[in-house]
Amino acid sequence: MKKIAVIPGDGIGKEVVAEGCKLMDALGVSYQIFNYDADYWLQHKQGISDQQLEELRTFDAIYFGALGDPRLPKMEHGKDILLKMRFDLDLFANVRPIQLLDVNHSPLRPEIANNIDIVIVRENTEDLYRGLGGRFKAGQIDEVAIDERIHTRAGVRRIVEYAFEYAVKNNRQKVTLVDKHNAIPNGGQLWLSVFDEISKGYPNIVGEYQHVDVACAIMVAQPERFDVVVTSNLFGDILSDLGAGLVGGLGLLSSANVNGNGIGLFEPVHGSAPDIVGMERANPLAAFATLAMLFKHVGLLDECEQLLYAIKQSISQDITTPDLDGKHTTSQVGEYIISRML
Ligand code: GGG
Repeated sequence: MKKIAVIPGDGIGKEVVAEGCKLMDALGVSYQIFNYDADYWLQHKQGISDQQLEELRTFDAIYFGALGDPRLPKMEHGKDILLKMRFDLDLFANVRPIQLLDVNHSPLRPEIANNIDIVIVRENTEDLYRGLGGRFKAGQIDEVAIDERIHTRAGVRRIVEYAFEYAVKNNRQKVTLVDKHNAIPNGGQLWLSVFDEISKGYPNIVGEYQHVDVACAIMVAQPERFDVVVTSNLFGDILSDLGAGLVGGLGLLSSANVNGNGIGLFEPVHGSAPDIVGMERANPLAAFATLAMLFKHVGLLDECEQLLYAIKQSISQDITTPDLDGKHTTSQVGEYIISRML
């Protein structure tokens, strides 16, 4: 039996993960809940300790909701909980599928929207998110703030290799590197040289490059030009939210933080949405799609397929929350999904 940890987090993270947990209960899938969230951080002034991380390491998968709380406006706990897991468990690949489920929920014309089927492979442990830099003379007129963009050859190599291997295993035809080497040449040349070298080892996969600004325009106007996209941490974060906007919003997008080597952390792409907490408006479909990714990771392949099918049905039957113009509550959507699975 695979071991699953659940960390609901803050805000609507708790609400949507609760629906996923009801499904696991109904399927007889066992799990253990850990309440590492804003309340925990405010009480202990720390997030996940090294010892607690060792405990999490014994699990096969972590089902995570979202972090973000108005009492911690600088996301002080983000570094100690979510980033700590991503960094210290070395979950270097953040895989974010962007697939159109229903053309009616895209702002694009149907003939364009119908072609959206992109997987973003975002580097997850380096770049601007590493927290290197500093703020000097804070608040003074001559304040200086520096955030360093760090890339290592080993870090770039493993994520590019991951993207090509992902393409092979998932029958994808093309891997596009998205970066900005004309304006940010140091890291840009590193990414480009590693990408060129690795793509030579995959003669059956097309390897392409796009600057990130151009990539945004292409994603909106000609999304069929993208298949697998490999990119750095910040660009991957931005591109996946753009992709979410094209397929119906953040309430639909799932993600996996993995390293191809054991434990994975699975979370909806969306945040904690404090403005709708407690209103039963949160869309649980991203959390269900996330659970489907987790099921695949732990070998529950039938459950994964059934769940993805149930999500499509919920959308086609308009059993949806207000973000998709639906009239149903979070738990009503959850009940529908569970009813389709039993
Ligand atoms: N599930 C992704 C997540 O929680 N990311 C953290 C984040 O971006 N939080 C901002 C927010 O909740 O508004």
